Amino acid sequence: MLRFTTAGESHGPALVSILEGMPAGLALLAADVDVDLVRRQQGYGRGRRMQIEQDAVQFLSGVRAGETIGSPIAMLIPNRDWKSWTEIMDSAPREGDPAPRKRAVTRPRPGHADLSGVFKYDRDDARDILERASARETTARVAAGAICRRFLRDFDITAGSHLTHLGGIDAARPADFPSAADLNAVVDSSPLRTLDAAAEQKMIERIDAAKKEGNTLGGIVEVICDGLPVGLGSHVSWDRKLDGRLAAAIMSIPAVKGVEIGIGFESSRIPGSEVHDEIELHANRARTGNVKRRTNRAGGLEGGITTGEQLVVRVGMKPISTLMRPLGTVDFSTSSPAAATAERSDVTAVPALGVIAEAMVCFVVAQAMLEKFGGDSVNETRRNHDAYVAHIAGRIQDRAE
Ligand code: EPS
Repeated sequence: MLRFTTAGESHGPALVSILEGMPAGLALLAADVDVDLVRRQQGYGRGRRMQIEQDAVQFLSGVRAGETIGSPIAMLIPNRDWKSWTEIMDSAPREGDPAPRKRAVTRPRPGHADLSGVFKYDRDDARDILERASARETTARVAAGAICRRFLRDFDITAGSHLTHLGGIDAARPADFPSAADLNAVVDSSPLRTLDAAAEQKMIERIDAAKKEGNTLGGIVEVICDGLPVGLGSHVSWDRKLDGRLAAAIMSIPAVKGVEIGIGFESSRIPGSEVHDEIELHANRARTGNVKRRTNRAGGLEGGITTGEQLVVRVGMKPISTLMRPLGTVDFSTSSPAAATAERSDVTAVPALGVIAEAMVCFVVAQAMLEKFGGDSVNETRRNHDAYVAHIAGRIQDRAE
């Protein structure tokens, strides 16, 4: 079972990511991970923290001489900002210090985990909650996802993302929409990771205006994944359906409020003839069993199983809950009405969301690949994968002949 866990507070010494279950023999360099960490740090609308951090991993285990060895892969990502927070975030009690909890947060931000977390964990300082609820944690997810992406690349499976909406402005879909393999190369150089330059200019103006107002903005990204074989996931039980597993993984990203697969909610409004994707024979398409969907409104999944068509996942993010012009709240240390805490923050992080959502999709897809094909070494996974693809490719041709 492929699984990962993360640890680390936003202003603690470091973030930690442990990925377990990756087969041995995968070529892997720290640079394969770092490239995605850098991508996550980009995007117009981020705050000053992203200039402080230069995220990069140190492998602590699981990788030797540029190859995975089958053991858990532990990664350390130091927080450069830690040096300014040592007193505040020290794990040891501060002897003789009259205010052991410096910069305590007692005015919880509406929309953040602050207040519910304080009640649940019985804390006096919401920093004990917000340090972990911070989107900084997504760095460690992206590290685990980058290794999954590297694994998928050996099977010609690629993932990419782009921003389709920001703060009330839609990006138009270009006629020559790139493949998943090319998408990131096109959008990563643009400030908001979108394919519509005219809309992007308006979005930038909207971000500048929101910043001036002390406000924040949400948006939508679309993740696509090409090269999947038919048959990942399963219809047989609720918790094996790949659409459900993708939705859970994506909804777990901080500030995400909605997930759609394919045309998603739109399919509820139109008749079946305009929703379901007709099937036709298609020679030399082994991965999909030599058939093709004429359209892909299902977004690559039917019955919780991959069809082999492009996987399409759309993700909606709410505006960040730290507003520089704060919303009303209560101060739980004085039991009085107050304005919420306003710490340094981002105006928007939707461009980064694309990179994080790619990481979660790569993880879920890699997990489904290993469930289907197994393998303690990548070579074993490949043998099983290739035998399966050869078998399904033979089926429809055999009958047609
Ligand atoms: C965040 C607040 C800001 C963001 C941070 C998430 O950080 P700080 O409190 O240090 O100014 O920049 O995002 C990251 C650090 C990151 O790596 O994405 C928050 O409160 O959630």
